[in-house]
Amino acid sequence: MEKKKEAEKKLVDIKDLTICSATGQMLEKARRDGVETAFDRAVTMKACPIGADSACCKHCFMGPCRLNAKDPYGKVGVCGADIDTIQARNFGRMVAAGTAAHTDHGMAMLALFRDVVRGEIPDYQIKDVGKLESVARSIGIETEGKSVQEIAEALYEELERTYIQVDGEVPFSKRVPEKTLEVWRKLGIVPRGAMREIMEMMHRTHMGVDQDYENLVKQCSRTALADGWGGSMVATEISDILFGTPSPVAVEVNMGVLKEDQVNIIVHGHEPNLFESILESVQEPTLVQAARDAGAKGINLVGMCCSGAEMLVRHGIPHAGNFMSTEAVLVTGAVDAMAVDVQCIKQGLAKVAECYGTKLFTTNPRCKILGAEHIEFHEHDPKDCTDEIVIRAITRFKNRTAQIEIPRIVNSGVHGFSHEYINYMLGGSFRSSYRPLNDNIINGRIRGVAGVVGCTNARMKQDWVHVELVKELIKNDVLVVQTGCAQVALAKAGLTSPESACLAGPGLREVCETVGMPPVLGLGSCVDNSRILIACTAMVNEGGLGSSIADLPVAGAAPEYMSEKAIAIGHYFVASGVYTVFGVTFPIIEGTKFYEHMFEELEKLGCGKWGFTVDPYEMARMMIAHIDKKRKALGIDKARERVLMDMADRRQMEG
Ligand code: BF8
Ligand code: SF4
Repeated sequence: MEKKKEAEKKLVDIKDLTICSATGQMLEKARRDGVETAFDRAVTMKACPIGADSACCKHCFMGPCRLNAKDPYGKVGVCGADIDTIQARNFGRMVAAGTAAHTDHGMAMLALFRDVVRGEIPDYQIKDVGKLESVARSIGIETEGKSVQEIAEALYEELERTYIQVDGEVPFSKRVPEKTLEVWRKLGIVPRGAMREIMEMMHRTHMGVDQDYENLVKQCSRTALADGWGGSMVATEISDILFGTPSPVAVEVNMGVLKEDQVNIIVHGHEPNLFESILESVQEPTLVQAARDAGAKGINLVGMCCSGAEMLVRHGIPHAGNFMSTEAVLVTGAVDAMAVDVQCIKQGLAKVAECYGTKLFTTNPRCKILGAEHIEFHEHDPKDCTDEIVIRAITRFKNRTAQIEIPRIVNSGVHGFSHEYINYMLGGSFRSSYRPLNDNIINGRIRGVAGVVGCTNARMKQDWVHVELVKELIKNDVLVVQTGCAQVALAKAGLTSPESACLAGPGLREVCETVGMPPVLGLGSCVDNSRILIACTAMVNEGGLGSSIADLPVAGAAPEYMSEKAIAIGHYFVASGVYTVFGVTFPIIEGTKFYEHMFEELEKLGCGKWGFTVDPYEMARMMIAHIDKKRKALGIDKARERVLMDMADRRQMEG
């Protein structure tokens, strides 16, 4: 009885857990059904306060050593390591892990590309030859007079260096604005090859190696840059070449995209090849017939998290929700199969799937989960796996026993703004260029550009910080670009529709209405943050906004992040020159030398810098202040005042 009371006391109001109504509805149902989710566990599992401050070290067995965040210099570890060393080493290992995740994903895409080019995989082809040629040219490969095969072979050879090169500079460093590259060279942080950088990061953070926090941060930067301008960028570019470069497409999101009378299959993870093949399987006439024979009206394929985001921007496949909704969606009882590959897949899914009779399939040899059935995906015969998943989903549909409740919520929006499309959209087919964007920034209609990206987190009210932050930014004429779970948060809030331009400030609204675009542009998955790097580069190269990425009136944020990948992304933006503000918590102790270095000194060295706050309005204020600082440095702060005065006059006259 006492225990029951205890448990009831701990039940948090669902309105404090999420602003996603569909997820909220499913959390209510989960409670009724006695099913536990990450939201519940976050309440009972108190975050370790020492770990949260990054004040502990377990890099050797004289420890683990715990320092005191309230008196950070009061003691050192058994070996003598001080708080700055400990924090920098911990941070370095997070960057290494995040970078490893993206680069391993990118490497898998590159290996797939190689085998496709060599004719060993008939199931995939090069879909976007134009992109193949432009990527090749961007890193100095001659394309004139060469066959597609020759260009592709040369591109493979060149991009392989991203991973295995031991000395030199990664191939995509050729795309970096000259002055930014100059800063990197001066600091000695141009990545050589991702494997080397990750290896060196792990080595230097071993007990008794690098014990100078500034030197460690340099290797953090070099490793993270091997992600942004290496692994992630390869993943994006190769996926575009193989599966198509996104262009705007109207898409439906939220749990209402599930259909009670159809076989529902969700793909959740990160590498697009599984999803691309399953998309073919669900169109296979024999399988469609099998679904009909089982009494279903059809097969409904839906995405979640980042593989979902890629299919959303590339093919307009509906998306059921972001990271904090992956358990909740199973509570509908309507999911017949969930197929996962790698990254951000909660082990808790196995238990929830079991409760509702959903089939959970792992497909990748790098990611198995106890309680999930493994049907391995092989690129050389992908349909073997994906057809089987569809067959098993149909069987589950036939034998559904779970009570079904699908939240009737669907939101529409437009997604798929690759940097190529932004170029075309603003410049038109005659003079594709970033000139109109730059001009609108210079004349002040657009105050600046913000990237709002990253996860959702069980310790935050899901989607709330994302939505409030973005609303505040667009209201202040800041154009927002998005990827990953953040993009889905805003899509569910309706802000990816062109109509949401009415929520933007007068300048941004005018631009959006003229072009017919939303004020929030969805670019894709987390590896597609590399699209933002290229967009920044295009803005620098177009002229008028300074000569390095650090000069641009731009800022970034991951307000509800949870993963080490997000840390790696944040740090490659910082190293590239972008002020980047994180929410939730930050693994650092305020006032330490390491803190000063990350939050102030990096900017003085020509990079960006880190910022932190949990409050969305404060976050917006910090980002806008930074954008205004950059506008002032560029001498374009006055233009904005003039253009806004003009617009006010015009609206008054119209009124
Ligand atoms: O890479 S945003 S929760 S799904 S880590 Fe994960 Fe975070 Fe979502 Fe994709 Ni990115
Ligand atoms: Fe402690 Fe030093 Fe070992 Fe870390 S490396 S656990 S600080 S003794």
